[in-house]
Amino acid sequence: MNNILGTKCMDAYIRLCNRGVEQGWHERNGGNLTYRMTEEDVLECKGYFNAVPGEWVKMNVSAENLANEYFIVTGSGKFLSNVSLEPQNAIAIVEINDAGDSYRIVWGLTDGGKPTSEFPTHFMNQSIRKRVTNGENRVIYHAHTPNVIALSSVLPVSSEIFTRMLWKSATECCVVFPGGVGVVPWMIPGGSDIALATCAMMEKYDAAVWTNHGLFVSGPDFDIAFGLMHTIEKAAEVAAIALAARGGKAPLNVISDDSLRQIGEAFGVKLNEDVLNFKSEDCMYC
Ligand code: 2HA
Ligand code: ZN
Repeated sequence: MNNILGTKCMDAYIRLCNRGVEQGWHERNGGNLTYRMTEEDVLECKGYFNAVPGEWVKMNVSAENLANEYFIVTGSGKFLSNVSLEPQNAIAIVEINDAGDSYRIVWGLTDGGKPTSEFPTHFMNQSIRKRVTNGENRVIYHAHTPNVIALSSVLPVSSEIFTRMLWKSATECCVVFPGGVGVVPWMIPGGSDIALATCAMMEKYDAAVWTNHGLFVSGPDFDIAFGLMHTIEKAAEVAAIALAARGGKAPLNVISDDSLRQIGEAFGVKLNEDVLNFKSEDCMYC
């Protein structure tokens, strides 16, 4: 290999972008992806870094546990559909400083530009996911998943209600996301409020719905993060079709609480008890 684009991490990053685009989740510049590189990734890529790195850019957020890490990031305003066509202009590798409060570009975005507008949100959430998963989680992925967005506009803003609807609509959902999904109310994209609200969710969930906007997920690798996004979006599609087919009334035949418990036992996963025991008049699936 004589090019950074052939490295394992770059290859996997670009593949995820293509898979998301194939699903129709990345209109225009919608969505973004960050990956915290392993030491091996950095060693593999380092020879291709710019001879002179960019200037340090101070962020309005900081995270000590991300000091000296390297991230592959999407560029602000860049289209995920262009990542595989011209990666060097659509994505970058950034290095974080010793204090964990500034980044500099060491590769990519060759025609100028900066990391995604959601970088502070990704950065803070990367920090939380690194801490709560003991360093296991490395990928944070945001996409404009249409069925999740549609459901978020008809359901109450509630993590428990949203999760119950997904779990009860498709059998393997509760195995793929036994912790459930968090729901963040509508907020301005790219701002510090949405960053903080998402951080609160990422302490306990590995996925957060952004109301009227999309979905934000975290995972240890690209396949697991993409698979989580895909599973949630597909369950939302099933739920939305079923709801529409009944003219907005609750479907007749969804998975019962007992059956959810049985699935948990059969697959050896611990389902979130707060979601399992949730009762509310606003919840069609309780
Ligand atoms: O990067 O999706 O939320 C574009 C977005 C912002
Ligand atoms: Zn978005």
